[in-house]
Amino acid sequence: MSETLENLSSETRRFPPPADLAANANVKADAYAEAATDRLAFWAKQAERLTWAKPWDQILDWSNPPFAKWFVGGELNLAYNCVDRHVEAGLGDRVAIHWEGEPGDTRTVTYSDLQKLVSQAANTLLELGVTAGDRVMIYMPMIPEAAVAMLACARIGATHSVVFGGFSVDALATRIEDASAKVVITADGGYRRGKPSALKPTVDEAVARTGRIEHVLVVRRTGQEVAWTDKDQWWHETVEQASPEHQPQAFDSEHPLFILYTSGTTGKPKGILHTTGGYLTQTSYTHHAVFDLKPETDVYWCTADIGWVTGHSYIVYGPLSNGATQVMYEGTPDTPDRGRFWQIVDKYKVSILYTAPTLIRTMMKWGDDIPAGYDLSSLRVLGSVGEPINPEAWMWYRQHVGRERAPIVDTWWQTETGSIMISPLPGVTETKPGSAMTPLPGIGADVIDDQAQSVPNGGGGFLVLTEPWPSMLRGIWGDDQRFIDTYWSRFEGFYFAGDGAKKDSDGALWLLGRVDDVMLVSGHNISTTEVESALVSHPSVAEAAVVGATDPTTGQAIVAFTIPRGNVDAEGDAGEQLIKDLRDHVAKTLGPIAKPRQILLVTELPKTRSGKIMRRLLRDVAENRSLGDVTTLQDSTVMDLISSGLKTAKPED
Ligand code: 6R9
Repeated sequence: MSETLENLSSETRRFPPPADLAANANVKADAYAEAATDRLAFWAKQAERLTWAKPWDQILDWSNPPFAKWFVGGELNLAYNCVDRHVEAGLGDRVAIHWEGEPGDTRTVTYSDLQKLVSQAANTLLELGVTAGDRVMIYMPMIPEAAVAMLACARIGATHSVVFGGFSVDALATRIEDASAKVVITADGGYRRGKPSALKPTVDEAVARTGRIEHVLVVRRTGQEVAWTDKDQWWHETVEQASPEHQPQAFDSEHPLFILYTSGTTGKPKGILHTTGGYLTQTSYTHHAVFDLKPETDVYWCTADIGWVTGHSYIVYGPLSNGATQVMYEGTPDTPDRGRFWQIVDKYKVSILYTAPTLIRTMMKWGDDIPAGYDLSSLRVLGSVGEPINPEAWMWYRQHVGRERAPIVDTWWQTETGSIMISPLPGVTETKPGSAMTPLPGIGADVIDDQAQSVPNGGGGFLVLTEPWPSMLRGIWGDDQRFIDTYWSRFEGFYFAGDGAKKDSDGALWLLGRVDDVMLVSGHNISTTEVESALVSHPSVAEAAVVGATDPTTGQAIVAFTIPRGNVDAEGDAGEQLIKDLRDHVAKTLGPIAKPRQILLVTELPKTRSGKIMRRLLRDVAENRSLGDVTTLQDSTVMDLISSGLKTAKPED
């Protein structure tokens, strides 16, 4: 991408925070000024929300950038902060997790229960020879034991590395090798789409392949038959028989907490390393500030998988450190039917919902009448994460889920940032549909051009972070040089996130997708996000993914893969007409430069497990190539569906 990104769209709708929420908000407007006056003092104050065994001597050591140390010399135990201290405060009977299995079975886990389980799991890991600093792989379905396993590692200072329960033998084995892990915690399987889905066979193969693993702890969830080796131990025969007494020991603020692998665009996945004190400070504070959590009354639900960073920061560490009561759901949103999410909101009276744009667009596709059939009046704050949320999806979320009352927080962050960085505050910010708005108090972000100059309002370019932040990654596991090259080399003194963004006329930030996906059409840099949002703003469209395909005249041309909404007739002539209407609609909304050369009507899009569209694979289709690496696809049949069901108009004008 050359100098800047085109700024094509404009949005005039504004939504002020509800008055009652604003009046009682956990964090008010003065936080921005306070943080601006003394950023480090601001973060030290947030760190004091936690319980430290030994106070820190220095808030930030940034003497050797990009290697930061936060709360230097301080010591704490994260499991104590997420569990025991709430029990000691008399809150042992408070529900920590309302767990809902996909088949409809349920469990209620209080903070006392959690303390017992985490202590037992910690004792078992110690018996298996795991000591502080060892790496433990976690490959689990969405069951309470997944959170327990993470907290047990944190409790004894072991570094966990969670791998998505859908990933292949290959993915698991390379991560075991890279982290040199010695224990795997897994389950026989979990329920997905109405049936048991096995996990243990994948672990068996990965373990056999690497030869590194000494022990495998297996939770019995589905009861399906499993092969057994002498490394395997049942969770119910070990953890559940272990002593519930375990004295948590304090660890250094910079002690490694977890490694989480992100796929990256090339080659081997990057093991993003997070440490202890700074990470919990910022996950805890942002969860309190962005969701306005009132732990006595709120029921919080984050629909992410535990294998995504969102599950780490906003199911486990953030909410539990704040003493939240939360819902955890095992399965898919359409089992047994497409109302499952809303049935869960209604059943548990969920008041704060945190989900992803991909889900919101899927719900749009399924139709407005589905959420309309449930009582969603308990919802008071709605969150979004993972991708830019298109303005129309934002409006649908507000109307059909938030019922025009609940504010929406569009939260921008990354595995690397550990916590939310750019987001509205629900009691402060007047939001704009589709914008993540402004950096949170204590966070420095900017949009710059290729000369590293801040772009003026109305301009687009590269999103960078301008100041170190407490939950920043501390490196890439085993590869300092790659850490420097990937994030800190393109622009001197800035962290480069890899995303394009623009500032609108008020300076609010709009995320425009990965810069690798930017299309260069007749000399204009056009973001995929803006064209996708224009398509989604058409009443017949639920979802769209746009890529740039090589074109002899324009360099690249825009090719759009579009999913019509549930009630739309897209067959035969009606489909041809829709394609024509959509091309005109984009030209009218963004200008003729953004008119897609080609629109393909499809029923599915290729996505990762966290719901991000894999545009790389669509580029292969658009350029008639054979598909590249599909190992991180959530559903590998999707690409066949797309290739076989293509309906396309001839390129014209
Ligand atoms: C938390 C998470 C990070 C990438 C990030 C960006 C995209 C996430 C977003 C968003 C626009 C948002 N992203 N949140 N884009 N608006 N609110 O998603 O982490 O899986 O590491 O992905 O996701 O492109 O750079 P991760």
